[in-house]
Amino acid sequence: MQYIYICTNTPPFKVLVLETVATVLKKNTEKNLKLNLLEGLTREQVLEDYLTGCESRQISLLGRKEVFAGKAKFGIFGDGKEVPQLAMARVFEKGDFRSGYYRDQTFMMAIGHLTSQEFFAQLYAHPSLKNEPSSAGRQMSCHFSTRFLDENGDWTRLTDSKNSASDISPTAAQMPRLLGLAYASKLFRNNPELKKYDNFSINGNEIAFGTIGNASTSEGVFFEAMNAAGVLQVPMLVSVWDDEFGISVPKEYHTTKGSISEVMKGFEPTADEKGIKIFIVNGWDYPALIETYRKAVELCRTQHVPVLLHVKELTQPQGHSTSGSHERYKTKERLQWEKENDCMPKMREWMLSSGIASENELAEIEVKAVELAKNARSLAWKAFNEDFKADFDMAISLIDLGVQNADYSSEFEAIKAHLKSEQFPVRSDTLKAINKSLRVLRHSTGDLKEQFVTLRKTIDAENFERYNSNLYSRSPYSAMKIDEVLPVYSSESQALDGREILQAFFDKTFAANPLVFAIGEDVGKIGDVNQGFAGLQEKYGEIRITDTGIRECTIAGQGIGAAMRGMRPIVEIQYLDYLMYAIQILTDDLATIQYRTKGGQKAPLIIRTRGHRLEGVWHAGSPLSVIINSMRGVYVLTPRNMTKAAGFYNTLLQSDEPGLVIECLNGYRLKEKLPENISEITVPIGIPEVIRDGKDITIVTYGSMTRICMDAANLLSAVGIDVEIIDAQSLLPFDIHGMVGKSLEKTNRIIFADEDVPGGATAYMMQQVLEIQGGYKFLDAQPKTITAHPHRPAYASDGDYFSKPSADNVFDVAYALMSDSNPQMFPSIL
Ligand SMILES: Cc1ncc(C[n+]2csc(CCOP(=O)(O)OP(=O)(O)O)c2C)c(N)n1
Ligand SMILES: [Mg+2]
Repeated sequence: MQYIYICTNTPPFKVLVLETVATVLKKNTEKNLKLNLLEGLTREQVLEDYLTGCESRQISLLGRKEVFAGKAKFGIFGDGKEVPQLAMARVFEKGDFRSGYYRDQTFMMAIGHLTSQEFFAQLYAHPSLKNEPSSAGRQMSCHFSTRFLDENGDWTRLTDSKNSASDISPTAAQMPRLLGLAYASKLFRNNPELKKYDNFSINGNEIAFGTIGNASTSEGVFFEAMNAAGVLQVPMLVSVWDDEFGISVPKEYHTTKGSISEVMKGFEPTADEKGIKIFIVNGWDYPALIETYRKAVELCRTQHVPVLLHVKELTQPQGHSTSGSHERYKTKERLQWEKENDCMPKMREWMLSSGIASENELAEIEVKAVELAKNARSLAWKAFNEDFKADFDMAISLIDLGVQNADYSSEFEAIKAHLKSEQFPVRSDTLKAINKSLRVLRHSTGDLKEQFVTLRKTIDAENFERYNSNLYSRSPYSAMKIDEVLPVYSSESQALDGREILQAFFDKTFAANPLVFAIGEDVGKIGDVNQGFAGLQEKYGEIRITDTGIRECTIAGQGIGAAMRGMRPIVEIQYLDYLMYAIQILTDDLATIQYRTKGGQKAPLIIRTRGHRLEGVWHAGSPLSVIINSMRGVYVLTPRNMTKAAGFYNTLLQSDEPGLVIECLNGYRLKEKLPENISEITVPIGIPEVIRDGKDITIVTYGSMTRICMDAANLLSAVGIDVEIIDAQSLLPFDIHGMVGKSLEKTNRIIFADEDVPGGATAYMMQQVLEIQGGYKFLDAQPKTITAHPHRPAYASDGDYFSKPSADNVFDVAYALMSDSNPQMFPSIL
């Protein structure tokens, strides 16, 4: 069929068809109907979208080949989901945020934050921010992010850029932070004091766009986040890319009635009740998608109504990932259906049938897309290899020198042959060859060995920077750089309950910094279950100190997302035992943010909780080994009283880093003197405090155990044993200046005591002191640990005594140590 195109930039486009007049008229009417839906979108923009979609498809196809060729390790791509992402990108504005998953390459390309070359650089794991700005090669393929921070660690103007939070792999784990990204808009809109922060928000107009696969909506946290969004009424727009599968498992196994929009119907708003607006649209229908996103965004942006956009009938042209082939689990009929309903050919069909472009024009675009993709692949591969060529060449030239040395010639020949035999050598191949060479030269004292040593050291330092840096902030605002400000007391300083010390501190904090807000169960009206926030909601308003539902994971996520937008959240987990509900998101998301973006994003979130001793199985927990081993990247602080807690909160607030502060559950009614400078005190991170000088044994402990150890010290002193007690205060990091090691040098005996399980955080402290600080050199006796029993603590006073370590236990272990070395003076008691 022959078409003549007379196109203007504004629809409806005029199209003349060389057919009968009647056909022309009929077709034009149909076209106009369709094109009217795209008002405001030019033909060029539609063609641009098509090119982006085609290029995206091509890089997916090539990406899979790269993995099978052995040039990359694993690939997961966005083919089959291109068209809805083009439509979503059309409504995504500067200042908006995405929190999505690994299918979104087309969207990232369409908003101008991913080039095909960057896509390949990530596929190859190119450890360079310049080439791979999402993660500097640290993340698997298709884990995207934009840079929120400049090189100094300062916020960029987030309202001037299109923003994407850094993706993580656990399914649905983008949901908790998505809630927080949306919640920040609510705060910015409703708190007049925040209007001045126009680098973070313009009147809360920003939408947080979520994307999630259909199968991932089965995760509990999806429903937790959706429910919270419905309650909070925040501008959160969640698109579900529904391809009816989660790897090999079809929808019947995932979703009741096989449809997430069916399941969510009860969330829909009614005439009297607010809720979540639901839209349903087919993922191959470009004009319908454009229209649906426009409607959804209008509602979400202006009225802050959360939206679920169920995008159906999507496909996976290449299956789930490079790890398998979908022919193994999809029926022939399904595979055929996927071919027929692939969104890119469908978009093409629509462009032809509505006369937007000719066959020739589309063919030209498609050829161009192939060229762009291939070119990007070559450039990315070249850059990836060039980056380590210097190390490789240097190693080869030193190995060649080895070959020339008759003593080692054959060994070096073999090393060289092996290195040269690698089809696609990577950095570690060079390093392995250097290490082999060093082993060959172990007895040598000559120049060559020295050159290898120098090369190895240089490469090690560079690779540390590439692969191991940025676990914590390296900016001038790092929490490690905040100096100590000691409390000042006068003769008039009042003795108050611990909770009142916190109240006084938080009161001053809320007054001083409008970016600070607190959320959590019971923190609002009653000012938390132990009254640290008492009276503050009344004073500062519900928008600052806010009650939440019982949903620890999304409380944490709400804080993470808001902190990523410049706010300073304090999120409360009512009891330490219930941190377990949030630990997944804290370990997978919060703890990795700096690292996985190589300093491109941050979430300076404070998690406030209370733990250690109280009563029973779920109100007396102290599972510090779980926490410290899962939260590297977050500071873990265990103040022994509320003045110390206030000091830690202040340190964190002055920094740009996240921290968990565990207050002592049994400390709220103990008396402490109120410092005159309560709002200024800071406690330095990673610095223990010697709370009792002694010469016989060093006891290292933290939290509520400090008082028990002090009680034990009195019992021990009565029998002539003089223990030194050190409050670690900060477990992550632990004793950065080796203060405990110095104490051990004096006492030569050491006990690590806490309420965790045997081999828990005490083992961690022991490793830090004996191995890292070299404390083993000073030991005259076996190092000991005192812990709780391996089971959870039984209820009531006796339950506590027989489950957790007591002053008697500490006495027994310390006495036995002294008895070992001087049985005359300390005869065995038991
Ligand atoms: C918590 C968790 N469980 C399992 C996985 C392994 N996994 C990765 S993707 C995936 C399927 C996700 O399917 P869906 O949400 O429908 O997204 P799609 O890949 O189909 O777009 C699974 C089970 C994971 N990444 N995280
Ligand atoms: Mg799926």
